[in-house]
Amino acid sequence: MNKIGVIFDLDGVIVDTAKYHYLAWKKIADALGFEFTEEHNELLKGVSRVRSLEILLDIGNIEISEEKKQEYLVSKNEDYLGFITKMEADEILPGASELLDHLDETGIKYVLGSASKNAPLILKQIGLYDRFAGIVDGNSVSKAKPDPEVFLIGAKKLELEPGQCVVFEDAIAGIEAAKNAKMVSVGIGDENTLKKADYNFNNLTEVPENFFERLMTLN
Ligand code: B16
Ligand code: MG
Repeated sequence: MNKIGVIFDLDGVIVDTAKYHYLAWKKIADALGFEFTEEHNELLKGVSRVRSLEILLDIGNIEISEEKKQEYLVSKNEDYLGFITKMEADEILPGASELLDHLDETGIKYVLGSASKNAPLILKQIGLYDRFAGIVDGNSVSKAKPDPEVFLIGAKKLELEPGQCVVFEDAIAGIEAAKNAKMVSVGIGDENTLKKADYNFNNLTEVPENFFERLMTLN
């Protein structure tokens, strides 16, 4: 692997938007009259908006019409937008800016591979949009993680073979997607939860200086 590229997930790797997703979904759960805890919210990480609503309704054991589902999807996103349009660069997670600087210095290209349809807006809010060589988000894919589609499109944007790509992910579905794409996977967060990843770090500050250089020397 003498040439590599990097694919970053967004929520949980570059920023923590899970807390805003939680508040917006909780409002719907409150309206429907059931408890939605932060523990439940873990199940929605890395999962598409539509799938998140299905999981939420399962938690509440609630059945609603297709029409009502559409209404909830719209209102949830409106509430979520209320939070993310206030985001600024100070919400970039520790180590992310430094890691991107290091990749720029070493000439390693990187793209985004996120399930979020709001990914471009979030990257603009935090001032990182122009840094990425390409953006693959929830608008560009037809199949959600753990399907490898999002990362395979990312590899095309990097003009690299899947085996030359390194994926940074915080969700189990994302690590599985990277594995399904036959890419190197790096789990960011709880090592036990992400034990299927090839490498694990609690956060991006823990990624060693020579991490990419060492990967490049492997065959
Ligand atoms: P949106 P990621 C994911 O982002 C979130 O982890 C997940 O909780 C959310 O449901 C999904 O984006 C869709 O987000 O409603 O903005 O389209 O981790 O893939 O960057
Ligand atoms: Mg994520």
